Amino acid sequence: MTTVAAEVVAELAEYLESAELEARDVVKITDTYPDLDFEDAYDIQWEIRRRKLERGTRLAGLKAGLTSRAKMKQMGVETPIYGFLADYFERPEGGEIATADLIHPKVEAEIAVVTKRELRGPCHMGQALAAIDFVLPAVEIIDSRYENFRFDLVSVIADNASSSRFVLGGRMAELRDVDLPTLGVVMEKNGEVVQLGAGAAVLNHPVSSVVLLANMLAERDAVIPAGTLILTGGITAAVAVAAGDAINVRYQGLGNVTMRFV
Ligand code: OOG
Ligand code: MG
Repeated sequence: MTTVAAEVVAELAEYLESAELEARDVVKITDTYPDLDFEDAYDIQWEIRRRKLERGTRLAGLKAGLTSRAKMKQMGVETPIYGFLADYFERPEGGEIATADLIHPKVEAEIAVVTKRELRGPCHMGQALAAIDFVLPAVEIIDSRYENFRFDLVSVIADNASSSRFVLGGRMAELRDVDLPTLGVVMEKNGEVVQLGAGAAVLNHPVSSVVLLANMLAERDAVIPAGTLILTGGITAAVAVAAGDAINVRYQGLGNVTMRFV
């Protein structure tokens, strides 16, 4: 059940979105409104999305977050969540990412998929697998708007699951040609290996995130449209980056995704 008035949802959406646009950290919304529930939190996230679309921003895709043990442990939050990706979040592979526009960015190695048909929850793994057009490697740059990157579930959901930037690798694969659970990833920062993992870290199979996403969206009567890019969630813990850092993530059979923070 929603616990707060529409004006509070609008106020908190404005509070969080301006923090994002001005790269400013802010106090957690639950410090001020301790009674907010998940539904309120998604109302705020959807209001941020509505504000952006109204301004001409386009939706680039969706993401699932907190889908691996490593991520849950790192953030102290145990429930998977979702968020949206705006067009201006994308940065080219091999390019530079300006840290002046960000608060305290961290990078995550992820497996992304693009769908070829609408997926409506409740759905099962077979329907999700059948809805996938292709797979591609991705790095998400998350940037919580909250002080010290500390939050609770309600606060992070409202803050669009810390979404900030993403980079897609150019090598796509057919689902049948890759074994996603055993697909290995190696993250290097400034030439040193900092994280290692495999796709199974994400709910045993990264496509489980797609099922979960469809099912969570169904609660709001929303679907995953055909042609949607979906980031399935960080495989390993996220790694903090600052100006001067170079990130290279190697994906088994899918090439590298690199970027430099400036
Ligand atoms: C929330 C977003 C998590 C992922 O891939 O697990 C996420 C956060 O950790 O700030 O994007
Ligand atoms: Mg992520």
